[in-house]
Amino acid sequence: MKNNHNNCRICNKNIAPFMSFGEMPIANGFLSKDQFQNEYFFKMETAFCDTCKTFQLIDQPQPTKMFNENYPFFSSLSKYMQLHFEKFSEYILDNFISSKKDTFVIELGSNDGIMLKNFKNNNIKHLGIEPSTNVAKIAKDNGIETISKFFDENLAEEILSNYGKADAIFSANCICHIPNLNSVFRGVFKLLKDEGVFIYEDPYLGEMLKKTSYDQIYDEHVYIFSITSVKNIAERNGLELFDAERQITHGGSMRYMLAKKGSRKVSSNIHTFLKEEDNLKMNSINRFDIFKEQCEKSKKDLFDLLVKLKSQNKRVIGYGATSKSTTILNFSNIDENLIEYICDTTPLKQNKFSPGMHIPIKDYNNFKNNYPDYAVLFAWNHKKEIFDKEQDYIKKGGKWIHFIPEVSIEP
Ligand code: DWN
Repeated sequence: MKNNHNNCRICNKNIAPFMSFGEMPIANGFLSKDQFQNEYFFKMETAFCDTCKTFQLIDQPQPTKMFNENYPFFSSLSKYMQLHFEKFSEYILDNFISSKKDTFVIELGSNDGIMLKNFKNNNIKHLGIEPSTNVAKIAKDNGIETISKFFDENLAEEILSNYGKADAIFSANCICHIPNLNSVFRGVFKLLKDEGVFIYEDPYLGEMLKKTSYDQIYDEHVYIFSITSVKNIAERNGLELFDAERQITHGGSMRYMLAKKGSRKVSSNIHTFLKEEDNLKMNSINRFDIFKEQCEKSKKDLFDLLVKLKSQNKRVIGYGATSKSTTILNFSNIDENLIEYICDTTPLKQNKFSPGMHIPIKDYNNFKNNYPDYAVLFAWNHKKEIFDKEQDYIKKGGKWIHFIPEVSIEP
């Protein structure tokens, strides 16, 4: 979905890309050999709007190309994320829901129901919106009320007439996927009770810049938000950012808390974050020129290391066929020649090939039963969970290759 004349998706001002990552496939488009020929690619360019300060993709594939009946990401596969969503639910219940009776909550991008099951178990009226029908089916099968559609202002009106207004609308790792964000915010405004809250988490721009974690940029992530940008987007649509809190999930995220303008006291945290973002020059295009150089260095360092290990006849595999790895592999031109295979616990990804570079994706047991010399930690955001269970690999001399915040080997 290309934007008209490179205009900002939020404020419609003219924007220019500061970087191109080249031709990119669908990040979660794991495919079989017979699909190689017709694989879809788009030009992945990033821009920073100098007016509303929103980091965004210039072009994004049609949403249905990314989110459909074959979506291979199931949130519940990570034990750590299960815990996170339990805590996130408790946080909302404790802070924003006064009485469980007569309460109605909505989740945007509810995936397999990992978050909403905590509300269902509390007998709270709930609704999940999840356009990827296969993951939505898991939630529905578990008794979680779910609509398989893309959320926008029109769907908000439909929900309003069928369910009424919501006390809380929340979301995790979804708002940054939706191109028509003004429509989403307007829809949220319409659906929220006057005292209601809109709370969402997404990867944070400040963390991405700090760690050079450019793998956060891929087709699904049409935005990487900052406090400044969310404040601006909210203001355009009658909402107000009243608080925010850092999260360690997905490599460094931010929880944004919004409400109807003037309905809640704005926390001093917002002022502190805004000041910090200014001090870090996050609102200046020059910072993104530096980021570009850092991405190019990271790409070269990883490629050179893998070429060196190959020349030493070392066995290197990838750990975790993340969406993020699609950017790393395609941008750095890393194929089966340098990485033998990628192991992943998701059945839907196994026995397929990675998008674009076509590295085989294998069952986790391939790793467990025949340790390689090196494993590239593509699922670096799950490092703790993975390291806890892979002590034996390290004891037997296995090494990890990291590329965040810079290319390194451990131990
Ligand atoms: O926003 C998004 C985030 C939340 O999730 C989506 N756009 C898509 C997805 O991004 P991702 O694929 O980069 O997410 P993860 O959570 O980093 O993916 C981890 C992958 O690694 C999964 O395919 C599961 C796999 N894995 C594994 O094989 N062994 C994960 C763990 C923890 C493991 O032990």
